[in-house]
Amino acid sequence: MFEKFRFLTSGESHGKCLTAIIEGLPSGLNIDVEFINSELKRRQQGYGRGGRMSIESDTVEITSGVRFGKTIGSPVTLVIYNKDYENWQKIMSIKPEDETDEKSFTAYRPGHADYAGSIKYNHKDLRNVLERSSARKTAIEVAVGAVAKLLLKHYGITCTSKILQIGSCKAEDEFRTEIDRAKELGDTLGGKFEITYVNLPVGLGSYVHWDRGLDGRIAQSVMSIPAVKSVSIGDGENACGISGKDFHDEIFIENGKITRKTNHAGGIEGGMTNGEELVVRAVMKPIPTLKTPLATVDSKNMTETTAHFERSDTCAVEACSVVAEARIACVLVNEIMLKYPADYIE
Ligand code: EPS
Repeated sequence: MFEKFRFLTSGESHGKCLTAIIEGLPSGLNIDVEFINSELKRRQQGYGRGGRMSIESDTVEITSGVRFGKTIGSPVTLVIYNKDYENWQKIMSIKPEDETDEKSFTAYRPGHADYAGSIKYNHKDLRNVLERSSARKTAIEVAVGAVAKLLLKHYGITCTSKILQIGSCKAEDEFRTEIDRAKELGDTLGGKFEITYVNLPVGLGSYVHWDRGLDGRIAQSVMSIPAVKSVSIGDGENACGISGKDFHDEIFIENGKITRKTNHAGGIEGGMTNGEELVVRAVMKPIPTLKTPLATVDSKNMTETTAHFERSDTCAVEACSVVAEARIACVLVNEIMLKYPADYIE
């Protein structure tokens, strides 16, 4: 999917650090480290987050690809150190002689990657699954997305996001009460959010092959955020309840320019941007780590039990929207670099 702007990330939730290597940025792009850190801060905030966020104060270190504040065309490496690693050094040690059962667990947590992940990678200790499947890795993804956003900003492309729903509540002034209530009950809440990107050129993405459609690429990038269970473009989630006459955005001319009065399509027609605002909505399921334990099975002796509880968030929908902004930014930068290839920014 990422042909021109590519990146890989690594790192465990309680390991030493999270790392990303980005390739495909043009040289000469101003890298505003403060902006990257402010995006990391946004991901850590939001009402309903848990204990880990009071330990971490995520900041990025750039170890390659940038000189005197600008990219130089070589791969850019980003690192975020996990402060909590200090408390986990022995448990997360890479040395065979340090092997320990401390913090091991064998009861699958329903809703997490534990069951399928342990079978796939043949792990007895489910911690080996938890550590990489944790949403902690979204911190470094937000850092990569912030770099992508810097390139988008250069072209005047910006984004906003808003929370549409927390649990079953759609009234913004009641979101916090809803989260407090869930916390008191030892429960968790999901929600729905909307991301809007403006100023996109017409024709990002393509209709020529199924895997070139921008809507499909965006859906993949947002759907694979931990806990996201549904993604739609524009009014997509309601499209079945509206007739063709009312759904499609008619085309007019105003001051000699193509214009629309509605945007049900969310800025994408035929898998391509059509110049309207790009609108993406997504639903995050309730976080699956609950204080009130869910029924499960212990893989050690195949007996029924209740799930392991490790500290968790009550609600992370706001953080999730920041991660979605970042993932979409990466998809858009890749499309821009495909359409307007450039080795240097000028
Ligand atoms: C997260 C870090 C994690 C969790 C949460 C998100 O840290 P810890 O496991 O040490 O509390 O707070 O991730 C999950 C609950 C999960 O299952 O992925 C973060 O940095 O966003």
